[in-house]
Amino acid sequence: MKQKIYFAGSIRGGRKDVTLYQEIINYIKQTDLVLTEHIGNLSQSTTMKTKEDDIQIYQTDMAMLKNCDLVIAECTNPSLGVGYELAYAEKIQKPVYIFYRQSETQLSAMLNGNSYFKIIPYETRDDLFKQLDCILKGEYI
Ligand code: 6IA
Repeated sequence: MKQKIYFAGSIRGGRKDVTLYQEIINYIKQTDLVLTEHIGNLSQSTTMKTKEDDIQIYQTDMAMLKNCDLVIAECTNPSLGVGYELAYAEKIQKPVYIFYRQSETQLSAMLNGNSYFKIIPYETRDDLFKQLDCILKGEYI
C-alpha cells in the first residue's frame, strides 16, 4: 500500500528551492502518494490571497497533515508555515524527517535541538535522494 506523504517546503518564506521541491515530490511519487503536490508548483502565485483563501489553505493543510503517514520537510529556506506544520506534526505524533543543506543555513535550534525530529543534513541531490529512498523503504536509521 502506498504511504501518504505530507511534503512541506517554503511558500511565502521564499521560493528559491521550488525546483528542488518539485524534484523531491516527483521522486516520492514513483513509489508513494504526495498529499501536498502544490508545494512544487512552479507557476501558482504565492501571494495575492484573501483572508478567506488563507483560511481555506490552513484548514485543508491541517486535514491533510492529520491524514498523512509521515512528514518530509526541506528546511534550507526558513518558513514560518513549515515551522508551524512541523510542531503540529509532533503534537499529533506523525513521524517527521527534516532535510536541509548545512553549508547554506543554520537550522533553527527549535528543530535541530528537538530529538523528536529526524534531522538529515545533506549537500548534494545524490545524498538527499539516497536518504529519501531509505525513508520511503522504512530503512532509515
Ligand atoms: O509560511 P509559508 O508560506 O512559507 O509556509 C509554507 C507551508 O505552509 C507549506 O509547507 C504548505 O504546506 C503551507 N502553505 C502555505 N501556503 C500555502 C498555499 N498557498 N497552499 C497550500 N499550502 C500552503 C497557495 C499557493 C501555493 C500553492 C503556491
